[in-house]
Amino acid sequence: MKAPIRVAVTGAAGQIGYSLLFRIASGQMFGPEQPVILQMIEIPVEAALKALDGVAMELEDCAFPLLKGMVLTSDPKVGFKDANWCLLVGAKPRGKGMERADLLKDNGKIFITQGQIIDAVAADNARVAVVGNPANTNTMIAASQAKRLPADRFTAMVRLDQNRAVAQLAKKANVDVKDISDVFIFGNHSPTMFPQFAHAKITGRPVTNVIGHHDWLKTTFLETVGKRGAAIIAARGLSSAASAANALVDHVHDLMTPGKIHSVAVKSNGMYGFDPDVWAGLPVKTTTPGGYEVLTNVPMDAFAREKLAVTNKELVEERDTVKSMLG
Ligand code: NAX
Repeated sequence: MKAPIRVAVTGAAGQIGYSLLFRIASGQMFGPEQPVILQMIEIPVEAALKALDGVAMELEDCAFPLLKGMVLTSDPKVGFKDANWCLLVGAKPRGKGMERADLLKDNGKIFITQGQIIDAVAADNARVAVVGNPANTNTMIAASQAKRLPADRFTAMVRLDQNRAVAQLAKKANVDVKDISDVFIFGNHSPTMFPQFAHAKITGRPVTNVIGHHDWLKTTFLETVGKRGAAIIAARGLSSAASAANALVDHVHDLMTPGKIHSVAVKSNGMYGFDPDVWAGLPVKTTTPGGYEVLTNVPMDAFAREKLAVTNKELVEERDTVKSMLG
């Protein structure tokens, strides 16, 4: 049996946490041979900590053979201690009438502190995946605080958008989801993100040949994927949680599996014309467990370049809003 790895999860008593923790403890994130210790972090509020106790009781009741320990805490210094993966799910939700800029600033404060603490106390091989919104900019803020951990260890999740794009293409073409490949998410995790479909394949054939209806790809498809989160809130009265947790399982699993090609928001370093210092959804190939390289060969036509410019502009504006929070 391998030595357990430590997985810190913020927002552990929230909606996504309630789906996510069980998937990690069952082995779906790190594989059936890898034991885990869950370090669950919540805010220091009685209701949240009480709910966290309940989640821990249920985890215990699952008798997961891979779950070797649990830490329940409201102190991030305890929660991130020696963590190999830090999954930053917890964030303040956008309240009624709240401006996006206020959300950026409020959540930015959380990610300044968490970035500093992770850099100080997490394991040397620590990697960070951010889900809490605005995820790309929160990742940039956390990474900017780190002096020990390099920027490429900080990633944000755009995998839910990729999975949504795959599902919509499969439904339209009436094929299995496993027949869809090479659809990648570029830019911000927001309605401006761009699911590049032009070079996607359906059973190895260009999507544009299989789905002859190009207007559908440029309009309905992009809108459906971009506004899926809002559609789920409208239907369920709550934001996506199980599918978000599932996407994070995919995000981390694929980053730990060499050879996987998938969408991850990473520091752009100027790829595809993004500002070099923003975190943008990009196609990556996992090279070593936790290591990746950005694929630079996805061709972009004029339509795609226009979409990339829009999402890049939003990322740059977000960065300008939180300028004072960057370390
Ligand atoms: P919930 O409100 O159900 O849960 C969030 C939990 O985080 C709460 O229990 C809260 O007490 C805790 N929390 C808040 N601040 C914290 C802090 N500083 N330290 C530790 N815990 C903290 O939200 P949930 O539905 O679970 O969503 C969590 C985040 O994911 C939100 O920011 C949401 O916008 C974001 N999402 C991101 C997605 C993505 O694709 N990147 C998709 C799903 C989701 O909307």
